[in-house]
Amino acid sequence: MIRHLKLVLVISTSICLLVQSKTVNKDRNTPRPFPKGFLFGTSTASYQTEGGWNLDGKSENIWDHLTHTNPCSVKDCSNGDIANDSYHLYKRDVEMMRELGLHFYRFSLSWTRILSSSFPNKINDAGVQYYNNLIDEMLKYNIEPMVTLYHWDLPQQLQLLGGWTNPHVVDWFADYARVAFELFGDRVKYWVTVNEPRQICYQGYGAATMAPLIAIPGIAEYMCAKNLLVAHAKAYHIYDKEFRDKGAGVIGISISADWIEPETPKDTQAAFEALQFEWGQYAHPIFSEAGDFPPVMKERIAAKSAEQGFPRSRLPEFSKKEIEMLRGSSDFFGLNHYSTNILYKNASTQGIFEKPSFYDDIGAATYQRPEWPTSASFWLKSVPWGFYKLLRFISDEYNNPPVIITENGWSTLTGIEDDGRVAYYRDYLDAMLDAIEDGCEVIAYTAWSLMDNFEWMQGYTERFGLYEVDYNSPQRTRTPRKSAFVYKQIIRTNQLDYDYVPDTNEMTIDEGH
Ligand SMILES: *[C@@H]1O[C@H](CO)[C@@H](O)[C@H](O)[C@H]1NC(C)=O
Ligand SMILES: CC(=O)N[C@H]1CO[C@H](CO)[C@@H](O)[C@@H]1O
Repeated sequence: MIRHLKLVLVISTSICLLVQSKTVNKDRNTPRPFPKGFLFGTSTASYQTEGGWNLDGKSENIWDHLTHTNPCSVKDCSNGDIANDSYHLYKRDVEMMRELGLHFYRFSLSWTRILSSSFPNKINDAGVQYYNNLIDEMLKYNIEPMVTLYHWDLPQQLQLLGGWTNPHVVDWFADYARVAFELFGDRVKYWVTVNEPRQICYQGYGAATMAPLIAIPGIAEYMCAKNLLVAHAKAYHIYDKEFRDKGAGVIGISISADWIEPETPKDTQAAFEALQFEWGQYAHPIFSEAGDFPPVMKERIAAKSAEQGFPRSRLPEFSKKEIEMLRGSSDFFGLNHYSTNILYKNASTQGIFEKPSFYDDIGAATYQRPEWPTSASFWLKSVPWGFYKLLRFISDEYNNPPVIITENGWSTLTGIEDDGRVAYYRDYLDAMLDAIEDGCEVIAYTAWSLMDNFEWMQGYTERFGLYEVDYNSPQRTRTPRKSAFVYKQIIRTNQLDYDYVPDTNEMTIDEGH
């Protein structure tokens, strides 16, 4: 798979032409090819799959702490203590990757499995061994590891010190990143620094809907955002200067971005502004020409802070040096995308939100259309044209960066006849191909998820896997769903065929992979 790496590094020269949105009337009877060399993978995260929460020297992280001290803050009062036991069953996981014919597999490292004290004074060999085993098993079969350094499981010790709101987190994260690059950088060519800053900062520190369940709205999420971005940039530059092996490896950030569609043309400006708040706050400092937080955020939050009696803006400022450090600090735009919202702003959206808060700062409201196909997650409806518009927006707004779709997927309840998931993947890949045809530089696609896993506050109630996991069996038996067969066919043929009906009797490993 090394041959594909060059693709990522080529500075994009194609121009994403501004044309009107595609009509949805397309001929779906002819299979549609993906670009030559296009990469397909699947994704998981450490806390959601590994289990082994306290084995072999691993110490407590914020999700261990939350689920042990406040178990029923999670919908089914479950936790990731065992999850699907990938800590023991990694060989079966790699077998599934081979069955699907994946080019790469994205997983995350557990900080406290590698550094029990949170700091690099002592490295936990057993934890390192687990990741070496997994990586080596994948490489044996030509499956490239894509490693996320941070997928939400901060050491609990660091949380006691304020976690992402403490500016020292920049050094803590950079030290941990350097250890990971030293340990695995010889074999790992794809790195993701941080997964989904919005969920970490807004949900973790502003809205209290994710660990560490802190609700200091309108303040803490912005402190987190600044520190997280600087930490990301510092890790990027460490890799760039000390580890990038003759240009072979790439490193970037994964940003979660929904599309925001204005309800009427008069909401267009408001939708643009909301998008700058929702995820532009993380993308603009890195991918825009000017750098820094989006101007609309700086102005709006400064003005509101003054009105509200704060002596300075609730949005911390970057120094000149930090702005420079952040600009361009990602080799690709890692995009996690799931759904779309409709936005409106009028008299009824003013003054309805808690003050101060992120949504009061935005000052608009969103909803989803009831007729859109619905998953098992309340926030996730299928709106493929939103994916197309989002990819076009990223291309136009940030000078057509190489994009890796680092997550995209659909939830169901249990059951292996997952036609809703099959439809979602086909429609979203079709929309992605529309964007690629327009010149958007999308180079890889990652399905979330390889298998069912611990879905954070939803526990095991919402299933995202191509493979179903039986949490009642000691072996955590994994069974391919219909979508696994469809995804396998897409990868094998490198084309999207709406007419393909899989024979779901037997999943095999194809020769030559
Ligand atoms: C604002 O827009 C929403 C959504 O279209 C509508 O339901 C509501 O009546 C409007 N309110 C005002 C005061 O215009
Ligand atoms: C292989 C292995 O370690 N399996 C474990 C999976 O989880 C069950 C349920 O807790 C354990 O009993 C098994 O030992």
